[in-house]
Amino acid sequence: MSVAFTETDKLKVRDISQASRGRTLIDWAEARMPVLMQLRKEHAAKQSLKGMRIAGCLHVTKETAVLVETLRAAGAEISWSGCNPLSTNDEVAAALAANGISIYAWHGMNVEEFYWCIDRTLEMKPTLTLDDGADLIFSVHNRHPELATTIIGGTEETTTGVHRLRAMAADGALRYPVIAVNDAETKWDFDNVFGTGQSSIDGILRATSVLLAGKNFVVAGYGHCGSGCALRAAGMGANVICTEIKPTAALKAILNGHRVMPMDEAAAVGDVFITATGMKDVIVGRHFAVMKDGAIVCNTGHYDCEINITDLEAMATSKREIRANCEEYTLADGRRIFLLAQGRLVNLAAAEGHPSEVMDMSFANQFLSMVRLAREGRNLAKGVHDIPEEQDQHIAGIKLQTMGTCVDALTPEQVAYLTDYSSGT
Ligand code: 9W4
Repeated sequence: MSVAFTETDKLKVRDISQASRGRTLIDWAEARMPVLMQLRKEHAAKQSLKGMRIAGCLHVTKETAVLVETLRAAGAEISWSGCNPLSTNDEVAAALAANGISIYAWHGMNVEEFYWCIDRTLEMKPTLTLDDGADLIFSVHNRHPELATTIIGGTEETTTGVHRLRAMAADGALRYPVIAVNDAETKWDFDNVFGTGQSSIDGILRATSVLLAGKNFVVAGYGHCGSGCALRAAGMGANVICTEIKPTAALKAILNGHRVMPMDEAAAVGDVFITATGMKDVIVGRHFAVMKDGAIVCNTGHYDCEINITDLEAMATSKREIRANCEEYTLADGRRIFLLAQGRLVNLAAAEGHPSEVMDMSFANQFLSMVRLAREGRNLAKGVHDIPEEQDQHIAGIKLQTMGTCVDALTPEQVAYLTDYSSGT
């Protein structure tokens, strides 16, 4: 591979000549992100972010590019880095760079380069930080504490990042207000159920091209991600079996028409297995020992330890790659087990993560949180803040409107009825 980087005093990307391909991808995403595009129009006119300097550390994808260009259209100056070396799309990074955005990101960078990129973005002395995983906020606090005095506030995209920041705030160590974008209903509910649900099935199909109809499809964990996978697999004609440890979740699975059984039983009847629990050792040696010949196993949970690959490796007599993200393990008795994406997140490694339509709402939350911080961040206390309920309803409302769907509104009489306690029931 060529390693001809494009580097100036305000950017470093793999190869800026890839910009036109990246722009095509961004155009495609824009057409599927109507909420952000509407917010872009509104806030470009108002210049809501004028005077703001935003440092961002977030996956450099076509969807993120739509967010970045929306922030800039609203008047902000931007400096960006990627938050995971494997998620950076070099073509998209090139397109942003060619459009005059300061960006430091390339696919496959190492840890040292990762922090170098973050440090470069902080040279602009940001007034706002935008994070996925909180690395930018940690960099400010640990390596550039002097910047914290002029930063008005920040946002955080992920569950893990929000957890860490809450711990930091509890210790009194967080030096500015941070909005937990992850906790917005229009973010996590749609990401997990509809984003992970569809993209996990997409990953399985890209890696295997199997027919799902008629297959026994085992979903480990009936949380939001698991229920999304179950819903979509059932929609394609699979017989869904769920495994759970939590009685209420298991009951929901049953009432949604799925079967529930322990993994020790499901292991023997499943054709396709997907783990979505966030826990380690969900599928281990004794499960592989009873699986059918040809069973397909993959993970869409938070960690890559849900499937015990060490056990599988130990039981296998041979292993070969069948196609991208699909490896065949042959066991001593001749049975074959197919492991997808090496047990990593199948929706990211074998597919493309959440569809743009889903990212539209997550990133609308990012955008509106930046606008809120610019407006009232100076009055917000240090610590982690939730997204207001009205913002969720506002975003869902715009999404519905762009889909041509209308909802009812209560009449004044109905509103009065809601709060009336004088006339009994
Ligand atoms: N992507 C990712 C991470 C690891 C990884 C080795 C080859 C998350 C959210 C969004 O984490 C992300 N490892 C890979 S590919 C890969 C991709 N390997 C491992 O074998 C492949 C990631 C948010 N998002 C969407 O979901 C859609 N647009 C977005 O911005 C993106 C990427």
